[in-house]
Amino acid sequence: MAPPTPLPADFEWGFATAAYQIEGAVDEDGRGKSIWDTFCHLEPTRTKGASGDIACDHYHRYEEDLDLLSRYGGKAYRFSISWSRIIPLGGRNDPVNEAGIAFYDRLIDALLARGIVPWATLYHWDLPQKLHDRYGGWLDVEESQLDFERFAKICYERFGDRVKNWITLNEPWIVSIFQDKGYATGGNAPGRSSINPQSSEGNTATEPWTVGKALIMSHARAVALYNKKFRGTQKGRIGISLNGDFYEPWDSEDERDKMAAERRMEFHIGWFANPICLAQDYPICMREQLGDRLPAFTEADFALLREAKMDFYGMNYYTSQFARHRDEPASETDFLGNLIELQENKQGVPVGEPSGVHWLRSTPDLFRKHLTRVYRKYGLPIYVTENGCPCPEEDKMTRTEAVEDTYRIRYFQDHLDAVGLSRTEDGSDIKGYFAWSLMDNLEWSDGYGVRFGVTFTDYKTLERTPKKSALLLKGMFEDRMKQSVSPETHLPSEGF
Ligand code: GBH
Repeated sequence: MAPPTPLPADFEWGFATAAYQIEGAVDEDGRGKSIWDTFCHLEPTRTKGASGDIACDHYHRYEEDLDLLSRYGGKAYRFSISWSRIIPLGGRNDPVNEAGIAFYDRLIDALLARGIVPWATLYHWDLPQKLHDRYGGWLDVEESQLDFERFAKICYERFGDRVKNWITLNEPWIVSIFQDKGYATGGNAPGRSSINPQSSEGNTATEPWTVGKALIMSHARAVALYNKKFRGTQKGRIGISLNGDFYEPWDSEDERDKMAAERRMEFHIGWFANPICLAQDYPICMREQLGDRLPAFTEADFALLREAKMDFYGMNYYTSQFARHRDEPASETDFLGNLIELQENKQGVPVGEPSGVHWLRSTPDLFRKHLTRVYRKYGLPIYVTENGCPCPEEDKMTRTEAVEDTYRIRYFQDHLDAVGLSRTEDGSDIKGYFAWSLMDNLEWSDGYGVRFGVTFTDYKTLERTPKKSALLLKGMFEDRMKQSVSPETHLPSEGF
């Protein structure tokens, strides 16, 4: 018997990026504005003065970036398509921009020429500004899903002959809570919030939940459309990328903290995964806390959710925390599940080693638990569609210092081992892994200081320099796949 294989020989791995974080060229070839252009320019204090105007200039340098990707040995590349390059005004009756399509044609062809498998995300947070102006973007559940469906259709029609792996939305939780109409915290574009002093509009008690429903139904429409009209001929796969951390009880002896940890995960993941993966209603604990503020699904919605069967669960994972229950009733603006999140437990044990950003500690053991929990609960094959970190103090480092990214190397090793253990020990079906990110890029409201890349980007010269982790990842995967025995090897050879 061959020893258990930490990773199978056909394990897909590579690197991930998102359009607004890397492309730049915001006024080129007919691209329309997105809510992130507006947010960065109208409210620069909320993005540390940064914008994606130039970013990594990937729009012009994609060949060079894909050469790096080849050099690193990545088999797959996850990128996102900028909606406002394809349909500058965004809507279902608005014109399609051929020059925008041509850019992604070039990118996809350049990937295929290098033998790299394209994975396209349709929405990584950059809603066309015009849709926000017309009807409030994701705040209009009916309008937004029709416009998103049309955008998806154009992408399948124009790229689906070559793109066989689709991700509808990146992190709807972030979009609803941080993003777009900034619906809860106002921390991301367009920054609406009734609890953020920098914002003067929005309603945190209701808007996140409305936006969540718009995203769930938009996803469902895009998947149902793929299943009905494109799957048969294009033979691709489709899924969604959900973020969400694992939560342990702050006091492991206290039932109330155990329930709080579970509630936190339901508010994070179940909110979307129940309807999307199981065609079921929101978790009961959400309905109990939020009542009518959580928009209901109609019978027609459930019918659509059932039609929208997906192929995989995309998991974005960075860190985990402890959850401590609260005795007071939940406030109207609470979106966590009425609890306190902590990075240390009752005994003062930290959840993991600090990284270069306050919210992220390295928590590989909890990653394994998270993978296993999600696999058992939702039953779909998992692709880790993002995982990565900035090293401690990396924001203050010179290039020479930053390329020695020992913390990141350890982080990747530990997290790959967690994937292996969840597969072999817990039986989870995990098929692939994308490191976040191919290069340092615009870290949204954190600007350019926080560096998640395996490639160092010099934002003055735009020169790219591989960090050590970039060059070591291939070996890390190969070591873990080595024990793999392909079916042929079991067969006796000729003349045996
Ligand atoms: C991912 O989101 C994104 O998909 C990706 O674009 C991004 O570059 C990457 O993470 C790295 O951040 O500072 O306390 O307000 C992960 C979800 C959203 C988690 C923002 C941390 C900030 C917490 N992240 N959040 S805080």
